[in-house]
Amino acid sequence: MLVKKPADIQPSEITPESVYRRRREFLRTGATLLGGGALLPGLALAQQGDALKAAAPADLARTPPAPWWEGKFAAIEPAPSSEPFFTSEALTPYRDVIRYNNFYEFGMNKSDPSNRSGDFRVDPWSVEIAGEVARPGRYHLEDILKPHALEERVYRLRCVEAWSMVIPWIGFPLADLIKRFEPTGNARYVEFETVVQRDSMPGVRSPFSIIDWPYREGLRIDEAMNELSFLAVGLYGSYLPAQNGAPIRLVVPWKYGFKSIKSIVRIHFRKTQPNTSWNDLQANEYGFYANVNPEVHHPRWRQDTERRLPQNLFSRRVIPTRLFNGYGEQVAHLYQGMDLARHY
Ligand SMILES: Nc1nc2c(c(=O)[nH]1)N[C@H]1C(S)=C(S)[C@@H](COP(=O)(O)O)O[C@H]1N2
Ligand SMILES: [Mo]
Repeated sequence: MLVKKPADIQPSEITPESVYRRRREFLRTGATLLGGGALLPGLALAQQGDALKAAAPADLARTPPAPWWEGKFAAIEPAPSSEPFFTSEALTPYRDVIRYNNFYEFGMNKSDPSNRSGDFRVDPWSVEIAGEVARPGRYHLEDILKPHALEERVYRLRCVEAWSMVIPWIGFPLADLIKRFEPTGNARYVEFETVVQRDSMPGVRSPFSIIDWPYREGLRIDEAMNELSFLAVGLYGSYLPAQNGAPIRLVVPWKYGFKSIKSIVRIHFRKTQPNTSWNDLQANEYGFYANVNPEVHHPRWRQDTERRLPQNLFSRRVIPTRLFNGYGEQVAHLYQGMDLARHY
């Protein structure tokens, strides 16, 4: 599948960012010149895969998680060039996106998920669809993904710990998946659950672990159906690394990062509001809604500013935090009449 590395690219130039940017250009010009021909993006991606191999030979994220993934990323609809599915803010470099993580199943330090997830298995993978839905069942991930065209979205990610990133995801709208399984009129909430792989997850085995596994999150059904809610299977043009929630994770960009649950194995449609992991642990700190809000502070972190990663010695890169993380136009109507200080 891989083609030869183009001779005009110096190895020193090959970073996931530069390759990624080149691919974006390629997709755009390809799209205008050829009316969106499907072959060209595939070629650009093959070159990207090859270049990335040269740049990071040990990077498992670039190896297909299973043979059936081969070709999955061949035709991706690039993000449009304007908000809300794209932002012109600088992308967070790939190395920070994959090395500065919260994934407590692998440990509590930011470097634990990348350093300690080497044994994590993503194949075979199935997702159970349960509860108030016409087509419940346990589906292989290949069948879950089959009908969905993959697209790219560049979103801000704001963690409740007051840092943020800008990440180019690949995936499909959560609403499209929900419609397929036909929720009943009683489905007012959607609950998500992360896999528990005791043997590969040191954080799950740890006697100091603070979470009651599995990690669980939830959305109101109208939040889940919002056009911004996204199921990601990749980032920076390739498969999700384990530490970012392989093989499939949620991305809800107007909410604090902890709502964006990783490595999903269960989607449960419910009548009533589900319990969620952080809310169970510390309800006064972590609400069910968890909408990004610069006026409602967390007891330990002010929320009116954020550190845009990566920081360096010369700049802390502190920027103001925006209500709904800057996605108010798309989501403010969901909370009309609600007291956001009470429903934090
Ligand atoms: N299963 C699971 N999902 C999780 C977490 C976790 O610990 N376990 N951490 C959350 C938090 S706090 C954040 S900020 C984001 C981080 O996503 P990233 O590491 O891909 O940037 O994942 C969220 N999803
Ligand atoms: Mo977070």
